[in-house]
Amino acid sequence: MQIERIEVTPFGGQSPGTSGLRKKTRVMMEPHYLAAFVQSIWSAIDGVSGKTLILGGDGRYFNAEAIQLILRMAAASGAARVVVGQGGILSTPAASHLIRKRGADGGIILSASHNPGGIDEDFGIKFNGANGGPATAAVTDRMVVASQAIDHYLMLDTPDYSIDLVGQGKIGEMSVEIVDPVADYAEMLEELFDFDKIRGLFAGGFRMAFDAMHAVTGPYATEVIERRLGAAPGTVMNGTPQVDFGGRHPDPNPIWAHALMDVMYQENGPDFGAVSDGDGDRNMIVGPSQYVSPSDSLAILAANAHLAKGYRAGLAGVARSMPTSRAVDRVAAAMDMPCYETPTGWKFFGTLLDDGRVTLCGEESAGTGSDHVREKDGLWAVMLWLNILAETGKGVGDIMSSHWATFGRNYYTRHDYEAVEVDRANAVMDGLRAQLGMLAGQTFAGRTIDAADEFSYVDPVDGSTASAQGLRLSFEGGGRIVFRLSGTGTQGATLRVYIEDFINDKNALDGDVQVMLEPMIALADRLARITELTGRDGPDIRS
Ligand code: VG1
Ligand code: CO
Repeated sequence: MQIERIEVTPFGGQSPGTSGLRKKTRVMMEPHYLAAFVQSIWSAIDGVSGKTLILGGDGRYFNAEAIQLILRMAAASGAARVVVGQGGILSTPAASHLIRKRGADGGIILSASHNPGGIDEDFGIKFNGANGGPATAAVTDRMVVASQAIDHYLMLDTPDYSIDLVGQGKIGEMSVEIVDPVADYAEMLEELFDFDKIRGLFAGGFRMAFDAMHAVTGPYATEVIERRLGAAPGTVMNGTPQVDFGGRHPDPNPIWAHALMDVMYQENGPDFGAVSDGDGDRNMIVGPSQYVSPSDSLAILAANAHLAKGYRAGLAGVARSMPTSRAVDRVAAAMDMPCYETPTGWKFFGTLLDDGRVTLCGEESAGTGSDHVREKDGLWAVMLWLNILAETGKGVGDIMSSHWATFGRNYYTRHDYEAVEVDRANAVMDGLRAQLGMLAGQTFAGRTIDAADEFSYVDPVDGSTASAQGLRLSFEGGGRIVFRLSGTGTQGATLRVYIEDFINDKNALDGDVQVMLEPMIALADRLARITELTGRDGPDIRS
């Protein structure tokens, strides 16, 4: 076995976005492309010599080949041990948990999350640090610098290592351990939630549908919900992972998760529905004929988490990403706990969680999590919901109505314009940015803007900064419109418009979101000239 030194020239564009490096699969498969980026990760973390890494992915096309490449490169650069999920599978939260449980130095997760998979779709790679969380901006910046200067990478010349059976072995000097991807994670959930109570719920005839979207949560949900909690066989839909996710986007929103929506909106459907994404870190919750917006879900979980075993002592604080609705802020204020506002992406929650300032975090994009790991966690959120339902004996609809009756309702929607020409999307953002200084104090269609700015963030724990994190317009009375460009796409630009309005009129808490927000939606279009500049007559996704 010989260490080969392979000369390369920089590829350019190897810049991680909101959550790792995402590219078209064919780009990732170009000779030396992935290897050059992996070597850049090693450079960014001062090498892997003597280190222990966790390795796995969401099972999408090219996952297995990428695992072999990373094993050869870790061995060539002197890693001590790599722990791999059997078959190359680890959900993002399970990987985060394993990093923490094993005291590993970090981990690599192969996933483009909610992006579609397949040879003509997307592939992704992200590095998580020793706390189990996404690499900080300082680390990803070093990856970019290294990728721009790279001239060679190291690779051990060795045959493929079989990752199909649990067990220990070696590649050269490096130890390799293949582990069950589900077992440790399921055990952790048992510590956090009242499994007996939830088992009782199912035993009493409670019916649930969980759509795994042919992505990584299939085996996790089947083990936990059907086997350990006793839900009826078939509760988990689309539970067999496929390399192309059955040709769909494993994105938990009402459009891509329409199979679940159909089940939940039928007459006499299940009591509770949920769906996760490609790598298992997101969740969307649906009650009988009732979509729960992720921002509301975060607020409801914050208000009720103390009902579950692992959270009985209460929450230290909560955090949400800036575009997430401010429903959770109202809960935090009422419960007298701190509430932090961070830029989009889980990496910004890490310092707050590590410092013990917050227990629960969430994003409007169907991501919720807690200090049990350092990633958002789809199945964890489903379990917390189940625990709350079991404890209160209430249905999803009742919980939502009583929440709104107590706190008022932050009507909220996100409109996505996907694969817009980059120049056009930039024109929308630039046009609005140019007006920001003049908007405060102005009134449009009867709504007065009280502040307009571009969000920048100073981390209260380590003082690091992030600028240009989205344009915000806030309105008197609690309305808000936020505009930003996605950092996870691989094609053109995706413009995200986040629209929110606060209503506390007891007779207007059950309205249709798109109808209730219609005036604000029209205002967003008018102020940012979206229709005119993008040439689109409406968003691709409303969630
Ligand atoms: C999106 C979401 C963001 C989330 C990120 C990664 O980012 O908006 O909230 O953290 O995806 O989620 P962007 O930059 O496209 O808006 V995942 O589950 O795709 O890793
Ligand atoms: Co994800």
